[in-house]
Amino acid sequence: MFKKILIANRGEIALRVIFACRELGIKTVAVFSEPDESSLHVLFADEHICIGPARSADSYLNVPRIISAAEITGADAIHPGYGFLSESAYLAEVCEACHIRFIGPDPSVIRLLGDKAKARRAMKKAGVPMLPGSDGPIESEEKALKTAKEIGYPVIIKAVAGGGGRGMRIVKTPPDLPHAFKTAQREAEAAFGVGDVYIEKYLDSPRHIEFQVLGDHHGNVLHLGERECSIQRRHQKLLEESPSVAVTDKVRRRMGGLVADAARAVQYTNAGTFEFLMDEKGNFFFMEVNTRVQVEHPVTEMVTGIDIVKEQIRIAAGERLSFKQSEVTFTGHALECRINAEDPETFVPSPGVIHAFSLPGGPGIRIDTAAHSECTISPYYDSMIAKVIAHGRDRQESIARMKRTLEMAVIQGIRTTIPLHLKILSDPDFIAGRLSTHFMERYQPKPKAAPLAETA
Ligand code: MV4
Repeated sequence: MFKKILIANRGEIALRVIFACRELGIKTVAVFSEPDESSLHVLFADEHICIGPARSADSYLNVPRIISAAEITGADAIHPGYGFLSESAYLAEVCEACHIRFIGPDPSVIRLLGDKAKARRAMKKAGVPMLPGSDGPIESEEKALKTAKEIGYPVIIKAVAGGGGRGMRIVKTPPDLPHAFKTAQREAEAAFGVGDVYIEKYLDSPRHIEFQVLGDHHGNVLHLGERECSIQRRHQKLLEESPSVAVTDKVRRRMGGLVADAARAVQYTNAGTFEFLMDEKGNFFFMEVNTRVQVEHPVTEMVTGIDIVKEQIRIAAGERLSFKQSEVTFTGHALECRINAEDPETFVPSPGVIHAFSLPGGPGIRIDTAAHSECTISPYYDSMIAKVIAHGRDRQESIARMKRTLEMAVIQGIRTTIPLHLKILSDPDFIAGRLSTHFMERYQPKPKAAPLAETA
């Protein structure tokens, strides 16, 4: 087992990794940027080291600075958390060269799955259900028109280097395709430095359902069921749950088995998430693989009782998974609300000092946060300040627990999205489990009234 792990991240996920390390008896190293000096991850790590100024490119995204911090402190592994360098095949490679264990899949697997066209091909070969689409990147407008015609409209153009919706264009009719193709390429080039795009059949109001997997270095791969993440806005998830109301035990077993087999086929190790779109008939279609621990991993932890971060560490250290698929059980229902420091109606960030911070616990409640009274929410980073996770015997009980927790939350000094979450939790469609990726459109900010003409 590792003696010392460096956590290449900040905020609640850095703390979450520290919890796992402390429980496993592993020393920790926190890295931090100048404005994060008094953060909880710095306070609770055994050692801490400043890696630069606020700008992420000069600190949390800077590979040489992170590797230097690991070498100076003698860390034998790096946990990247989520975001930042968590899906960087480059960091994983540099770690390998420096004899530091990267807690994640092998760099070649990160690279394969990070290329969405290659991931599509690999998953199709492994027998994962797919929407009709191009077999790789599309080089020309003519080729794009030909492929779209074969697939049938509407189609969607996606960036090979994408994820998170950038470089994506929906095309309803052939005349719209040339412009969409060019702008998608241009946007992808600007965002990722790689302009390659591919084409898929467009599904209109799907659910977003993802499967959690764990794979060790001895060929054991298993799944931890699904999470439904359809409630999102601008590709930022707001609320996640497990199990999905749309997945039966039988479908979970079938899809979970299929996903575990596909992960095995690409020699997937560590924790990973296989994302799918689900249509109204309950058909699944592969979207992409996230090769990191995800923000919403706690909902899976609550229903399975498995500590995913501890498993990541054990797997990276070469240990075998200590349980079989048949020993993974799903109990009750869990929900997660991501609380952001934002205006709940306009979503404008609301950084500042939190003067009072109290989130009540209680049966079935878990709070993952690095925020506290008198802490500063910095404008430089993501606006998520806390995750509230509620577990109950069934969906109704987890909803009731989540509601009463959010009603009793006290966060003063900044605006938060708690009022929005309370609206969602009382929404008849949400309560009935009628979800799709369009769910949040009804909560979009109202367009401003046209300004009145000025009078002299
Ligand atoms: C799609 C789709 C419909 N059809 N692909 C959005 C982010 C990127 N990872 C893929 N995305 C989508 N791909 C096909 N063929 C709809 C989306 C999509 C979406 C997916 C999941 C959650 C929220 C979403 C919001 C808008 C679009």
